[in-house]
Amino acid sequence: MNEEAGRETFRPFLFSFVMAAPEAAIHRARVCGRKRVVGAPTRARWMAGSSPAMTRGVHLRPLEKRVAVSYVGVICRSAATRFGFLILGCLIWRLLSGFVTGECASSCSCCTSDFDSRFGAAVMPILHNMQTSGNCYKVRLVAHQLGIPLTLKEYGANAGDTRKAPFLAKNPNGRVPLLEFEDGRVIAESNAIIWYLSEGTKLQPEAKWDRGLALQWMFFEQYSHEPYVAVMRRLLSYAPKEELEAKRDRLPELTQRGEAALGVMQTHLAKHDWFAGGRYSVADIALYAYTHCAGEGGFDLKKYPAVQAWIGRFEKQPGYIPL
Ligand SMILES: N[C@@H](CCC(=O)N[C@@H](CS)C(=O)NCC(=O)O)C(=O)O
Repeated sequence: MNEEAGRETFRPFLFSFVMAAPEAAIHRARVCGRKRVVGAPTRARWMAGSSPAMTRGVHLRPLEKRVAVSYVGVICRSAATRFGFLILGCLIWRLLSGFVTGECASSCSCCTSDFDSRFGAAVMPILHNMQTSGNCYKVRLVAHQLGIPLTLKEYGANAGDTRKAPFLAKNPNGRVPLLEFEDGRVIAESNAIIWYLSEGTKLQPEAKWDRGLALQWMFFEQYSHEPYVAVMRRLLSYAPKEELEAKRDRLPELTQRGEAALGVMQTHLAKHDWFAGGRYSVADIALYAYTHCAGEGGFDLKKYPAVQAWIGRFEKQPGYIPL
């Protein structure tokens, strides 16, 4: 344990003893204050069970016996009180330190140290967002399903603002989505963002193998799916005419590669309901983003019935929002 961690552990103990001290003092005063206070050596002999004859002339009168019994009671009660305060101290400290750092004391899956609805808009992360982008939609959907509030900063699909200096200062790669925290930290790449946001939640598989498979499909999405399915969609449905004309000769290859990716999904989904861990996860979200709207890129989803069935299951998930 490092020095800082040691101090952190010690603090609740200190806190509880400070809280317990007045309580113990009150007990002491109640028992001993009215009558004569019995000296420490005498108390020690009483507690060791000495008989009056063995106490060198100190006679335990009935009152003193009652005081002795009562004193043992005080010690026990004081110990119990201290223990109670210790527990209380730990709880209060945990709560207060969580409050200061923004951490959720109960380690719930709905928030992390970076975003906590208890603090309202002041610490909402900013999602640099493009409304028509499937990559940005992944982040909005994950945040929505996990109850993470976001402030959206909008960029037009063809405005070019992500290539200008103010945005490039935040993400030199000039692309959205970009998630920005109040302390200035930023994280880019849609699948990295949704992996980060969903850490420790129901949206990520728990078993090591299943987590590996989830990442396998998320990398597949970025390397073998999105560059074809999403690019076709942009060219056919959102890009200015000049951009489409400039890239027209690439369309057959993009289409063929996109079909290949959809074929891989069809093969998997013919045997499985979900992509990893036997349940809905961020891997499904990563792949759903551009698959469900692949028609806008000229792909015919009727050729992939298992993919269509998976899209149906996906859209029935609690907290689903459309692109
Ligand atoms: N691999 C990135 C791709 C990001 C990307 O291509 N973003 C597009 C919108 S979907 C963008 O920012 N386009 C504006 C530009 O390139 O100038 C991710 O998954 O986040």
